Amino acid sequence: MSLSAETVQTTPYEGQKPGTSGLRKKVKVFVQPNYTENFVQATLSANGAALTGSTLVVGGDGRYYCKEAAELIVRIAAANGVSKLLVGQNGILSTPAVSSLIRHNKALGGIVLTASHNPGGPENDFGIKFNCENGGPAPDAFTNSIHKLTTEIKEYKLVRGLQIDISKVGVSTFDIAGKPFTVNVIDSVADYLRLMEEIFDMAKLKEFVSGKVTGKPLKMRIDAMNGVTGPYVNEIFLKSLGASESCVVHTTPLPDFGGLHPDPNLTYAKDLVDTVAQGDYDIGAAFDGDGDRNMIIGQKAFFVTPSDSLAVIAHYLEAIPYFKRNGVQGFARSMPTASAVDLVGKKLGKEVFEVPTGWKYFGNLMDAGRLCLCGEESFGTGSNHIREKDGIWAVLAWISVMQHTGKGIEDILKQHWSIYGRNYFTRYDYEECASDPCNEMMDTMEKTITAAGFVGKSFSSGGKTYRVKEADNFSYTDPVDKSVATKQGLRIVFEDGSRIVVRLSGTGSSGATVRLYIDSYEKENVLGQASVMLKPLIDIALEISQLPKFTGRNAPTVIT
Ligand code: VG1
Ligand code: CO
Repeated sequence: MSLSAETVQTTPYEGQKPGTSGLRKKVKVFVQPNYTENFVQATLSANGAALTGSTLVVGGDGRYYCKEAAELIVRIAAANGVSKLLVGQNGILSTPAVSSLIRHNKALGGIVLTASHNPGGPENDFGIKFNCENGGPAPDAFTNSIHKLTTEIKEYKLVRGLQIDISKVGVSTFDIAGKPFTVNVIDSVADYLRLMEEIFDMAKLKEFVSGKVTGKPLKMRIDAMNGVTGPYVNEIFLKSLGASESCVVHTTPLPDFGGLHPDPNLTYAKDLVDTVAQGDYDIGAAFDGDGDRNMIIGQKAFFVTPSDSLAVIAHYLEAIPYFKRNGVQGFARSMPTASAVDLVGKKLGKEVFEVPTGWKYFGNLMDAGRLCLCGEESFGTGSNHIREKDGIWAVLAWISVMQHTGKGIEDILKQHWSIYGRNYFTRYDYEECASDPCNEMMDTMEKTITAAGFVGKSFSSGGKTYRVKEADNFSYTDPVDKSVATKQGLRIVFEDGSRIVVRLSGTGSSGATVRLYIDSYEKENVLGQASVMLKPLIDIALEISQLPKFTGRNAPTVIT
């Protein structure tokens, strides 16, 4: 049967501007008539002529509205001349899995249906992001073009009669006005599993997990937080590594994440932290909704900051077969991330890059062969095996390091600090503040820190004194394509290397979230308590930013 495309008249919606990682809004916003249709059409159109005859990947984290959106995308893509779609079964694909599928299938790109670490369900958030043919999040120029198209949109195309059951794996081919259109519903995990088997020595890790060599099975607690990683965790940790059922929890992807807030940090992964704190586990890990973030904790819930996690993995890359095979290029971190990895890069004689917040800024460096490992303080760690951060990869990397060193997580960290010194780090989030006063705060602070005389000024608190060496609103010129990203966060760098960074989140769906990052380096005094060590600098940051005055908040909502 031949189906035909129809053109549907529409009018623009305001505010369809992708943020740090895609468009994120409340479900209630996405379900308005033509809202999702407009954005999907603009996203497809932004690809220009390359769209005709292309292959695209479609999948998401299983949150509320994912399945409906996936089916809608099938109908819109069919009408726009796409020739093949790879769709995850039931619409389920983790963000790293989408990145891998795009690369393996030489697809034009992929549409990821997720609001990542934001809560899900009918009252909460949905999101759509586009990844380009290198498998990475669309760069600024591309998302700007999507946004522009959403402001001008007059119509979208749709094959209304196209019915597809995405609950069953299999290939269906349709005739759309004389041209073939194929929908391939794929197993959500298979391609990703194959990739992990190429990167890690799974047989060796399995022996380590079973305790065959050490005489002691590795006790893991892996918490999928009812996000997309559940099926991946079951396949990789239970089947491939042979861990026992009791090692994994919350492995069913649920539309509302079972009421959990799928953000792997000390506040929202409380269940994991409390359980591991009792002392029965060697490693605890959690992921976010779409599986690109990870949190690693050791015995008794010893917390590994993401900045340290990146540095430790960089130090032990020889524990991972992939890097032995492919070599070690440079390292990178986002600007607010503590600079622990810089010290490893320096020791190894590797380039280290500092990019703005958001994984999209790493892609060009990877494509140019200059970057193999990177991370963000926001629980993102990854390598050039794909173009996204990768939660499960990070846990397998940590298990590889444990196997390689024969040490527990706390000992690995303490040894690392004894070699390199320690970057104490904390991030304060003030979520859902009123937008106007936050913008005013940022403007005022920018004026303060860029005014003549600010550099060289000293600030004292709690017996410590810091002298300003440099202060600016961070801007970045991509070393590869020379594109420039400005206003990426206010930054005060002190003479001893300590830093205060303040920026507004680009992933929230309502109001403004202020992020305050504090990074302080100590060469010798490495065993202190982070909250105590950082108190003086936090007080100085609150004073300079006047954050309590502008936001009306006396305490952050989340501390990591
Ligand atoms: C946050 C993090 C950033 C991360 C982004 C997407 O952005 O700070 O490091 O890349 O989320 O992560 P923002 O603008 O809210 O600070 V994910 O896992 O939500 O796609
Ligand atoms: Co995420």
